[in-house]
Amino acid sequence: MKSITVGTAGHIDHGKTALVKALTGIDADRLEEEKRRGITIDLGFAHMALSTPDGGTLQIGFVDVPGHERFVRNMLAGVGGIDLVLLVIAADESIKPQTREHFDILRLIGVQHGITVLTKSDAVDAETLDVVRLEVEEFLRGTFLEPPKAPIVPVSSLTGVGLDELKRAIIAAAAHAESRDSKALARLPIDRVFTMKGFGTVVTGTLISGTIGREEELEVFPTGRRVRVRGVQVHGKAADAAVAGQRTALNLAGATTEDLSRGMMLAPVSTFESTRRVDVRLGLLASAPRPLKNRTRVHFHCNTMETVAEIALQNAKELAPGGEAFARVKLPAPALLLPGDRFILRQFSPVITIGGGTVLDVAPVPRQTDLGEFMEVLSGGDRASILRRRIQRRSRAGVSLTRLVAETGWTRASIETALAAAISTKQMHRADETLIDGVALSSLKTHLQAAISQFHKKNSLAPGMAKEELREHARASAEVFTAALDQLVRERMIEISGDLLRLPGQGVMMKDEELESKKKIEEVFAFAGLKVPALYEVLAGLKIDKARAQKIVTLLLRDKTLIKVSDELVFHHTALHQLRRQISAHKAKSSTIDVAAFKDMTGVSRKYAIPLLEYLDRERVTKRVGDARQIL
Ligand SMILES: Nc1nc2c(ncn2[C@@H]2O[C@H](COP(=O)(O)OP(=O)(O)OP(=O)(O)O)[C@@H](O)[C@H]2O)c(=O)[nH]1
Ligand SMILES: [Mg+2]
Repeated sequence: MKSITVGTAGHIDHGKTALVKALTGIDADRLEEEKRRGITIDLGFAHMALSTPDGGTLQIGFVDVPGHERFVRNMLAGVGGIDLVLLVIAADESIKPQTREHFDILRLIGVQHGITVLTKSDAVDAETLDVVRLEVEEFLRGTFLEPPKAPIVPVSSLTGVGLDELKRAIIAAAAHAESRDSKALARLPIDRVFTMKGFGTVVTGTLISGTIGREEELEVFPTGRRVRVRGVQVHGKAADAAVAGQRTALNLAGATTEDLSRGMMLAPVSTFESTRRVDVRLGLLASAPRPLKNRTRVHFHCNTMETVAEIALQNAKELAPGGEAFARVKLPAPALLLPGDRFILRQFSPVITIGGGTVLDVAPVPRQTDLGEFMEVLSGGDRASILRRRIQRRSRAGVSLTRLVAETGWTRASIETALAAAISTKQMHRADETLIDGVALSSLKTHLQAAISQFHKKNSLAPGMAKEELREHARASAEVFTAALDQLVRERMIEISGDLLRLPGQGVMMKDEELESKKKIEEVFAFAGLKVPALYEVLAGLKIDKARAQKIVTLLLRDKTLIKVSDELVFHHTALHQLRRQISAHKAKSSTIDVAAFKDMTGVSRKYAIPLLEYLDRERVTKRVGDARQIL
């Protein structure tokens, strides 16, 4: 069973509502004021089922729109989700202003299928009907409604003439209308909110993609409220689920009518983000009264939502009528939009339709240098190339699969499929949940190698560069940094030990027992102060052989952790630092110091005192004068 949504369009009083009633038996004018004034003010809904020639059933939901020029904004809220349009033109009036405006809107939002219905055929003679038909054919030339691809069907809702032919035409057109993707992520733009006795809060809308089932949890955009689907109705009957293309009513728990309004969107929880910046491709109607200047404020209509917005043209001061351009739309409040969404622009004042276009990107990144080229790919490329560009623009930061889903509206699985080829040819790289462009990753790897090499030059005896220090150099996300290191290690371009990185054959890499010995030596000397043990005794107490122990001592001397005072004596640098402080404190009492005073002050024997004083002389802390030392 196929389900489609059919919209009406056309000038006021041309018989749209009467036609829907003649087809379905349902009066879509539901408001008291509509009945009193005999005009449609807001959207109306009806439904019917038709048997198809192949024995199947076609379920049709109707969205009946108002023709009055003051209610075009309501028309815009209804037209977003339609698969097929009935362009209604009264045979006794022919083409009128809102015939043109509605038709412009249909083309701008990309409606592909439809039928032109010449209503009130009973009110004119055959000759007039022929003239009107000619006029209308001329009007439709070169458009999606051009006959014979899309038929023109004269009907009378009063007498019923032509209705059967119209039903057959609807079935034929519906066969060409592509089914919306019920496996995609669900989005329901809300067009009505009300309470129903015994049910509570109900919202309706045309489900533009995916499936919504009973008991599902949904997120309301842009407010972020969570709601639960208590019940689903399709075409006035309870259903387990609504699928894309169906007029859908949901009974919701978790929100009152005050929490919800037309223009909001329901979607799966924690999947999308609202945005205030949208990059688009837009066109200005040839009939627009003036060029669209950069930074113009307009009315922006998308799905069931409308808002004022500012249009920032890309690299242009203005756009001439009939022209197309890339632009950034700035919204005053966040909204859930996705690439591919069609929108309509209406002049701020007086309010008339001037253009429209397609959303390309809902997550612009600051200062993207190749924005124009990027938008070209977004507006014309296939999924794989669009994804590649989206990953490339994140450079070393990479981008998570979750973010790609939010940016594109595509499911995780479809993104993975679209990227499989690029990943296998290494154009893209996947590290767990993060995707990185292959070129960005190689340049990062080169950069990291260079940083490590630089480190070796500056710290010739250091065992390696700390991972964290390198990370600061990288300016990459944690995932991308780790992926780059992993690859470098696998390719034997770098070596890794604990937290230290080095180029192969460079730096000094210590094994665990060596590290342990190094620590032990440091500790012994730090603890000993000036009363140091003999070095050979310390080394003999280690687990490692003499040669390796000696290598560690050399390292400790090179990086000045240990300081050699004489051939036999080695001190920890903190002990010597402390000694210098004692000497300068002694200077307050006396400007000289002799061996006896030195021994008293430090508590060391002559065996240590003489080499230490000679060391201090060399360091120009003291100066030998006879048997004593002058403190400098
Ligand atoms: N003679 C005749 N009158 C019709 C026909 N269809 C509609 N009408 C009349 O035309 C008037 C307007 O019809 P509606 O169906 O309300 O027109 P509409 O296009 O829905 O008008 P809006 O929704 O306000 O734009 C009504 O008085 C209808 O009875 C028809 O086929 N023949
Ligand atoms: Mg009407």
